[in-house]
Amino acid sequence: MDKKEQFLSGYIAIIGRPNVGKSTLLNRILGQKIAITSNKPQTTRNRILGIYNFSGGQALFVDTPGIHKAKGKLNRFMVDQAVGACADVDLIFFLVEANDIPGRGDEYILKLLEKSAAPVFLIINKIDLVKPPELLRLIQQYSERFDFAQVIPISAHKGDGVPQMLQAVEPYLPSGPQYYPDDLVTDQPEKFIVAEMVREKIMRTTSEEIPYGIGVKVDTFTEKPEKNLVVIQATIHVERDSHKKIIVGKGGQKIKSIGQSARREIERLLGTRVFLELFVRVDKDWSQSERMLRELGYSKK
Ligand SMILES: Nc1nc2c(ncn2[C@@H]2O[C@H](COP(=O)(O)OP(=O)(O)OP(=O)(O)O)[C@@H](O)[C@H]2O)c(=O)[nH]1
Ligand SMILES: [Mg+2]
Repeated sequence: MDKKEQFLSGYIAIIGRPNVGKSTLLNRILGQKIAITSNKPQTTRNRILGIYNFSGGQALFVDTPGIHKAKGKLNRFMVDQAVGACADVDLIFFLVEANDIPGRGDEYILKLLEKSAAPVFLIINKIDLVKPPELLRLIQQYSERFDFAQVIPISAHKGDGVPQMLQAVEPYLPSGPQYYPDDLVTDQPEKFIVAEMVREKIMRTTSEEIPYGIGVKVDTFTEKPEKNLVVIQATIHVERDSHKKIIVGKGGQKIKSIGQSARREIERLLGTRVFLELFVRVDKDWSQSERMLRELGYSKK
């Protein structure tokens, strides 16, 4: 049998600096939101698998935290997740922003890629923000620096270039089994995605150090099919009393609006009505505690 007749399957790691649009791209590929996004760097903290099925194959995309100079235990976990995702994959997407010039952060990643066995696509995202001459200059700069298997400009936000990008992936996938049933989009537990949706609303509506000191955990998740309802209780862990005050807001207004927008998104995800109850708890400097990191899913098992 030649390769054309065989089922193709393989892993593709999506890596890059923070905020370049990796999670937006994963959601665009899947046509569904499973990874949270925000205009702040360091939004994603774990690897997130997205299962993309096409006629004759299955591509498994792995969204990763942005690679940055990590200080502190949580950030080191995040960067380890990203770097580790490049091992044993069939292809790597190195995502950069069209409206930025290659910097030290990108150079650091290119050095990692030099050691990697997998072919690398340079995916230039956010082309909606630049004019063609700027894009050409960037392509030239990167191509002189590294031998990319392909260079593909896209807009994850608008979708431009994404179908072409997906087609370009197929020849790089080996023949292999169908790893997941074709109605599954991710292997992340619903509880994890729900906690992430709550965290996203906080990322998007708070500033300074607050979004970085938040951890969310779903404590209970009770399905009531007879009522087409899911009852969820979740705790927002913060590092300081002052952060708790800000998250709760005057008369509880802030936490109420976080809860409302998270609930709407979770209802869309689960396809049922949702009752969401949020608690805020101060765990002083939780992001430095091994125990708390483990509890919130930020440690290697
Ligand atoms: N204009 C424009 N904005 C984009 C595009 N793709 C992503 N963005 C925006 O870029 C910001 C960062 O997007 P994310 O998908 O969260 O980026 P990320 O690389 O996953 O970030 P981290 O998880 O922090 O590493 C968000 O505000 C997105 O809306 C694009 O194609 N065009
Ligand atoms: Mg992300």
